[in-house]
Amino acid sequence: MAVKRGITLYHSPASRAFTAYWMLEEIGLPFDVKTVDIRKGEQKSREYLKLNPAGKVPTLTDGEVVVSENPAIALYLADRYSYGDLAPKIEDPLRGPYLKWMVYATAVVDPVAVLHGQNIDVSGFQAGFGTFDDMVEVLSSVLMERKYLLGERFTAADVVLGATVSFLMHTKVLPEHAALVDYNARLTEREAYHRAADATWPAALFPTL
Ligand SMILES: N[C@@H](CCC(=O)N[C@@H](CS)C(=O)NCC(=O)O)C(=O)O
Repeated sequence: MAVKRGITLYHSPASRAFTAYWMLEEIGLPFDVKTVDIRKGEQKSREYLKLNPAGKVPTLTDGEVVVSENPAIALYLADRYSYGDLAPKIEDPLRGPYLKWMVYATAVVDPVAVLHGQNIDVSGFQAGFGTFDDMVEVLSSVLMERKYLLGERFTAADVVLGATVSFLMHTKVLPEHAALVDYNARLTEREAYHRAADATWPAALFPTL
């Protein structure tokens, strides 16, 4: 049986799909883009829900493979197309922190920042993601000593966590801590970041997210 090939990203402008778009730009392979406009409710269409029952963007397909959730998309792409470069190899000791930061991005940074942005305080002891202040301390202390999350080396973890940090710096949810400001500046210098931003963040839509 013939195996279908070709990468397609289902995205919406001005959304978390920026992360997957940036990841694809870092990988540098050709990909198709299908717009699922979340502001028109297209993410809840019956056809799209077959790909992603959560009704959220992004979703990536690569031939028969269907992946959603930004860290999973980045892990998939890096392992498949940039193993040993954007993804540390399994035997590399940096593989541990690499996986940790991937998970930390959407298990901790994203939810705790959303709650903080809405002035909702939850018990850091009960919530799996802890407190906003602890998250800021964790990120700023590691980035104070390093260029990227794993040191001198840029990896897919910087795309996933970095996209969130960058958005939260832009919306001023994260404080202007020097380590975070400098990290964000390093990320936004990257050509792949710019290509993804130009393609997915129409200025007029940005303030509405
Ligand atoms: N945990 C998901 C989050 C994706 C997400 O929240 N996407 C938002 C756009 S920023 C969405 O699709 N919202 C539309 C909806 O929930 O109806 C990931 O990391 O990919």
